[in-house]
Amino acid sequence: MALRIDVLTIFPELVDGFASESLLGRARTRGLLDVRVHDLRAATTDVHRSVDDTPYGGGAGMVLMPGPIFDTVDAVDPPRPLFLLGPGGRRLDQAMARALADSDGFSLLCGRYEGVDERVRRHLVDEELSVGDYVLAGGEVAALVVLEAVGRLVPGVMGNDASAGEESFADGLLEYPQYTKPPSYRGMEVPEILRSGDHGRIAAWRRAQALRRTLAHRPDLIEARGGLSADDEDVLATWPDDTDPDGATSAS
Ligand code: JF5
Repeated sequence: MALRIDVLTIFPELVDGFASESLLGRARTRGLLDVRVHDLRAATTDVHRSVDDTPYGGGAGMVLMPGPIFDTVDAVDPPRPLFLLGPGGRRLDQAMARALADSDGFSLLCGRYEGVDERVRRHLVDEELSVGDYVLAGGEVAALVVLEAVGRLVPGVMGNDASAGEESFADGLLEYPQYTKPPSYRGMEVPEILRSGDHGRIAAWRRAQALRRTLAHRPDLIEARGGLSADDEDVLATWPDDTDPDGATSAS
C-alpha cells in the first residue's frame, strides 16, 4: 500500500509541483507514495476566498482563520497524525523521518509565520513539527523538507535501496569522502587506496574518514553514539589522518 501524506496549504501549486518532480514524482507514479495536496481556499465561501484575518487584541499581520482549516479536515478526513509545521515544534530528525516512512500515513498543515488561530493548534492538530530553528514565511517549504526526507525512505523509492541506508545519519556518522573520475584533476589526486581494489581496506579507510569527519564537524553525533567504541579507536589508529596526502595547504 502506498504511504499517504496529505498536505493542507494555501499554496497547493507549490507543493504539488515539488511532489510531481524527480524522486517523489516517480514514487507517486509508481504507486509507492500517495501525496494529496489540499487548497485551504477551496473550503472558503466568501467572494474574496479569505483564509486569514486580523488578530484579536491587535497587532501586525494576519492570522489563519479556523474555518477553512476545520472545513478542509472535515471534508478530506486526512490521515492522522496531523502535524502543524512551525518553528515551535518537535525537530524533525532522521529517526523521525524513518518512523514516518514506516507509518500508516500522516498529514501536514502549513502554517503562516503571522500565526494560526490557536483553536486549530489546540483542537485539530496532533503535534507541531519543525524542520529547524529559523523562521520561514510559511510552512510550505518545511512540508517539502518532510516530504523529501520521508519519501526517499519509503521502500522502493530510492533506485538502490543500499544508498538510502548507507548515508549520513544511518549509523550516526557523516559520510566518508567520495571521488569519481578523473583520478587526477588540477593536481588534486584521488586517494590511492580507493583505486587499489582492496575492498576490505577501502571499507576500513572509509570508516576512519567518516569517524574523523564526524569528530571534526559534528562531535555531538559521536557523543550521541556514546563516544568512540574500541573498534572506532582501532580503525582511527590504523588509518592516521591523511586528509592532506601531499602535505599541501588545503583549499577549504
Ligand atoms: C511558520 C508559525 C509556521 O517557519 C516555519 C518553520 C521553521 N521550521 N520549521 C517550520 O514554518 C512557518 C512560522 C511560524 C507557524
